[in-house]
Amino acid sequence: MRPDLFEAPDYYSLDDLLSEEHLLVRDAARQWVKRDVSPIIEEYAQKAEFPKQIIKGLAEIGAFGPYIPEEYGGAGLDQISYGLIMQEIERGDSGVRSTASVQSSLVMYPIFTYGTEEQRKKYLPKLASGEWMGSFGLTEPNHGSNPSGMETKYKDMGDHYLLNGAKLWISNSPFCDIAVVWAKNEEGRIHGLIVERGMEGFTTPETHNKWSLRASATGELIFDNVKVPKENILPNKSGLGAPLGCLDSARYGISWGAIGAAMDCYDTALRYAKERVQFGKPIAATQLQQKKLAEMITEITKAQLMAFRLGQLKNQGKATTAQISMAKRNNVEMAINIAREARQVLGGMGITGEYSIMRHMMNLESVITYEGTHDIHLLITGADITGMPAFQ
Ligand code: TGC
Ligand code: FAD
Repeated sequence: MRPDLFEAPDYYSLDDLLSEEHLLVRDAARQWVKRDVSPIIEEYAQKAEFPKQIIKGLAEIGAFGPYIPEEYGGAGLDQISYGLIMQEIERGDSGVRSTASVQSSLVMYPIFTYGTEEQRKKYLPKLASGEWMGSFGLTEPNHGSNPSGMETKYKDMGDHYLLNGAKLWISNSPFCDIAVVWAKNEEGRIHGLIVERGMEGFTTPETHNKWSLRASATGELIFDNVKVPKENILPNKSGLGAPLGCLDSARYGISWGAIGAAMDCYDTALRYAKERVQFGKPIAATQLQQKKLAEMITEITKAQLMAFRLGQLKNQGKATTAQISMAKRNNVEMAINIAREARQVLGGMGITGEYSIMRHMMNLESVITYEGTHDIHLLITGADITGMPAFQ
């Protein structure tokens, strides 16, 4: 892969709206991605392996629990800093951002929000430092968009819970030390349980042959009569709203992350178009390529504004699920469209691993599907504006 020459587009001077802390956090993440992710990521994506050596660096830039208080090992930052970190990481690779999203929003967030003080103290510092890695088990073979139908269940055995079932498409599963697992009790009520690697009957087979998110490890979580200690249940929230609350946080992060992938594609295409000469002039001087590039920067700027405003609302505790859905849906579609256009600007070179665009394009096919599909987010907006849910 070529040297990383990335220069971030900021057409509407959004940096002027960021605090000194935001800029410091963002620039540290940007430099780390240039130094530690860009040089290796293509190789790891090609061989379909998560680069475990970057876990320490992810922890150091505050990517594990950016908004979790410092007393639990988190970075104690605001929601805009969290978004900026996700943007910079996904500028490098969506799969690496996935690992950070899962660890922060889907593992640390529920332990912090729904867990006991003992659980917070036991798990959060180790997750923040990357000593332990987590996964989040909601999706099942028969229940993806509709997790309320989940079949994974646990039974109260007096001194422990007995967990049975299976989760599919789980990021980080093959190497996770713990999993936050959503399961129904005998009354059919959903609760979160912390399952630890090493518990008898708990296995995590890897899912192979993905064409997308190849630098992220995906797998299953299988529970065959797993004895889960009673102190491992998350007691402070039950029902589908508990996992959906975690998704709000992760989807918010993705709405920023997708901008990073789009910025990288745009920046690569712009540089290439200025240098590539055909018919005696740079292709950037042709109207057709300018149309592509001008539309890309317009869409990126709109997405940046949306994410920034959503970040302000999040900081005030006012962002709604529907607002987050709109931003996730819009920004991921924006990024995938830009990746497709940018790939064409590079002609044949666009399909090679010399450039990041094709990898981003393939990654974004997962991003547009996970954390609620493109369709589901449209339906969430539809339900919000009409008051008439059309899921069924
Ligand atoms: P619905 O009737 O709407 O809601 C059920 C209960 O939950 C409450 N609720 C929420 N609570 C907190 N936060 C939210 N965001 C909430 N949304 C809903 C709601 O008030 C209700 O409470 P109660 O007390 O009345 O029971 O539920 P539904 O079954 O109709 O489903 C709605 C729907 C389709 C929107 C939801 O199921 C959904 O979002 N489906 C998509 C599934 C999904 O996104 N899965 C993601 C899996 S994790 C993942 O993909 C990780 S990828 C790795 C990475 O991040 O990088
Ligand atoms: P389905 O729900 O079967 O949907 C299939 C199609 O039907 C989609 O186009 C969908 O939009 C459409 N559809 C569904 N319902 C409706 C409807 N009511 N109206 C109209 N159209 C509809 N899950 C986790 O729990 N943890 C993870 O860490 C995790 N990581 C993932 C990593 C990767 C790489 C991928 C690909 C997925 C991951 N997921 C994870 C799962 C992800 O959240 C699901 O794939 C997603 O929610 C969609 O579920 P599904 O794949 O079962 O598709």
